[in-house]
Amino acid sequence: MTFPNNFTWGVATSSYQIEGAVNEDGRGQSIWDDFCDTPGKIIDGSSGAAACDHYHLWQDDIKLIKSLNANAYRFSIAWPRVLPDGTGRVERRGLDFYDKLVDGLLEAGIEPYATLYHWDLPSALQYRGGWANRDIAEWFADYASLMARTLGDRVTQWMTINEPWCVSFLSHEIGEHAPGLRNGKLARQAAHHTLLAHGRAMQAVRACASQPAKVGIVLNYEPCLPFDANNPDDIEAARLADVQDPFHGWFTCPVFHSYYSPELMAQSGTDAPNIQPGDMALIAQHNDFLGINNYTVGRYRLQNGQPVRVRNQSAEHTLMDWEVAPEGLHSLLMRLHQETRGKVPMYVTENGSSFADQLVSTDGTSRIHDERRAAYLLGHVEATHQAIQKGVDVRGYFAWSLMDNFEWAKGYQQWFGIVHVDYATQKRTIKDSGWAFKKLASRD
Ligand code: IFM
Repeated sequence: MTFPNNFTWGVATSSYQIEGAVNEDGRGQSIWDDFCDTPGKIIDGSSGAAACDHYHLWQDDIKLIKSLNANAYRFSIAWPRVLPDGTGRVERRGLDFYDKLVDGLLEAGIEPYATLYHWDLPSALQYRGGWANRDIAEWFADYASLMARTLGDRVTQWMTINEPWCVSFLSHEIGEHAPGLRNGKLARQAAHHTLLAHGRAMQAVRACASQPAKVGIVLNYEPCLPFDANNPDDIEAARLADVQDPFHGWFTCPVFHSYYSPELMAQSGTDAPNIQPGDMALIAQHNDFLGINNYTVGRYRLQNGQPVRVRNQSAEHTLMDWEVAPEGLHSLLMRLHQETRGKVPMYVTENGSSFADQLVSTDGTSRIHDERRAAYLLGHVEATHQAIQKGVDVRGYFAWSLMDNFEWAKGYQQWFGIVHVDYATQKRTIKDSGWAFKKLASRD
């Protein structure tokens, strides 16, 4: 596989999943601290309080990223570390942490890709309604301005919100993520507000960064595919499922076409979001790129004329019970290329797999032979490569994740890292998938 010369080979993480140090240097409380404190919310009763202790080990982690030959690192900024109350008082020590991290990355020749929001909302803002309060668009814009003023002389790649579907539907309707609500109306309103916040943050970053900034959003997708690609009924089922697909309908449509899917709006009835004049234009501003997070697909069959999601028993599944289907990423890239008329560069900002690992020690050297994760990685990189060959403007691939970490409601019971973390000692060990990544990222 030959990739374009300037292709970005990155690894990705997020603040709450790796930083730990939740009570240090004036960091404010986040909704994930609260959620983890609520019995029954996290499968193993754990939290991100210590996680990978990246807050203290960041210098070693930069060396680790370098040793993988990654030329980019996608990380997120913890809003409550820099604005403990969400608005107002700035915590200088929090800003210093990201200042040093960015300097360290640049010194190591690694390009920083900063995500402004990867789910750790300051609790103080949740008390004011959180994502369900329209004011959050302005709170977020102020926070984005602060970060662009602080880092915008060195960071040129900015991502506003990671997976707004999770921020809204998974967290406000399904209740699996913080703040753990189950209210369809609130979820739809929160979704609309994530996009308003995205629009306002793009404006803020462009206005406040002293270097020309590239700004975009990161959307997650599970492409709808037929259970049997040769069965016309299944093909029809996948088509019907796609028409109702929330990832496209609530997010791609507004961001790139300035409207919510009419089918989803009609289905929502009185739960449909309130939209004010000017909102859709703000949401559909020019994105410098689109970040795509993809892990799996949905398979569909037709039952009584309706699409029904089924498990493809004969396919390989990860520990998350997600079907391994690189063709899904390929078809997604082709489809988004068409939808954006080839005008929006794309990055695969997250892709990876969770499998249980075994540390094998021989002669004092530890190895993790994670063949399945390595094969997943290669399969999806190949799918990306095929899309590029067909003319899709994919600028980079970020492996999720740099290292094993706190997997939200699944606690420490899932392992997405291409680097193993021993949480007792914080020792990092590169897995075979990490060595495979290194080979891909090394151009020699
Ligand atoms: O760990 C998460 C990440 O925070 C967001 N995207 C999906 C990953 C795996 O579930």
